[in-house]
Amino acid sequence: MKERLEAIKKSALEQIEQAQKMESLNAVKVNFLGKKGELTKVLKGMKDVAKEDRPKVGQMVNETRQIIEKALEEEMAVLKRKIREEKMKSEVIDVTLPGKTHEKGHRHPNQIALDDLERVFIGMGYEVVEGPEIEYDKYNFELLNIPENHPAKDEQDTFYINKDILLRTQTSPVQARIMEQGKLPIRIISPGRVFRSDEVDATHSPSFHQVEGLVIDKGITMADLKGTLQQFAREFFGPETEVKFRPHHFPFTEPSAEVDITCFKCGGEGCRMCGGSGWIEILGCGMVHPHVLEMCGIDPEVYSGFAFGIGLERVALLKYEIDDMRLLYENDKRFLSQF
Ligand code: 2NL
Repeated sequence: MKERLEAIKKSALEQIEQAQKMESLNAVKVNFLGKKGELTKVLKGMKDVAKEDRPKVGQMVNETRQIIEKALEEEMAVLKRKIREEKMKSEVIDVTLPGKTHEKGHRHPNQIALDDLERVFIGMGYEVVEGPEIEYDKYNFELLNIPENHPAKDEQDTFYINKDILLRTQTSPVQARIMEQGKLPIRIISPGRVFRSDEVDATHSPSFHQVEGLVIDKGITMADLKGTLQQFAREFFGPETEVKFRPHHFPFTEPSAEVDITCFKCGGEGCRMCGGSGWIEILGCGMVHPHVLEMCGIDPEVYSGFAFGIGLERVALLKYEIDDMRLLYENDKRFLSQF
């Protein structure tokens, strides 16, 4: 029996010494000290030991157990320390390494143009107002004097949700809502996304952005409109810029005009940018139609006003000399970060 216990002890201590991992030590613990382990087997074999020798054998088993337990504990402590040291070594922080930088985003050319544009009009005392992209026919067309059978209302041109609800084709409905609220005078610009059923090409997209402006007060005349847009053109495109008003037609304004500016590239000489004419068309405008004022609850005998609509992409493309609108929507950072 003594030899058997010696053999068990030797084997256990050897295995403990050789163990490189916590799992191996745990296995030794189970195999020698566990319920079905070697020492338990010895105790179970007690019945074959002479009665007078049993206390002696019992004591020897206990001693062996204690020796193995102690060796296990010590080795586990050593191993734990080793694991910890390795972890510390692998987690050393080199404080001299350069920090991780976060890549900064970049304002989209549309946003840069819009910020510039808003700055000019806010400087003239305008407020910026936004509204819903999904609108009622009433605000998008009816109140703006666009009658039932007008071509702009064609299903080929406008995205309809149903007969009465659609994706706005301009931001004028925002302004119609402001007029309807009845707080006067009004001096606002309304930027935002608009929708038309257009095929994508270098100058068209089914979704683009517009900035409309509206001024309503007593005694507003065409002279106010011209002065305002002249000032805008100079601040936005450069102090030498001249404007030209060409008669035009919009259902919601009377009289109406399209506005050209002198080409900021050639100064009016004629170049590729302006197609040789020296002029570039930038917006549409006019005096708010008295019938529009009336429908929105404003007395056209007392109040008058002007309105204008600017295509944001159009001025962004012009200002940054981009020749294809599709570049604005591809979100290629190499392109966007040039502006
Ligand atoms: C264009 C033309 C324009 C307006 C928009 C407007 C709004 C109200 C009343 C009257 Cl609430 N008019 N907006 C007026 C004239 C022209 O836009 O070519 N835009 C790109």
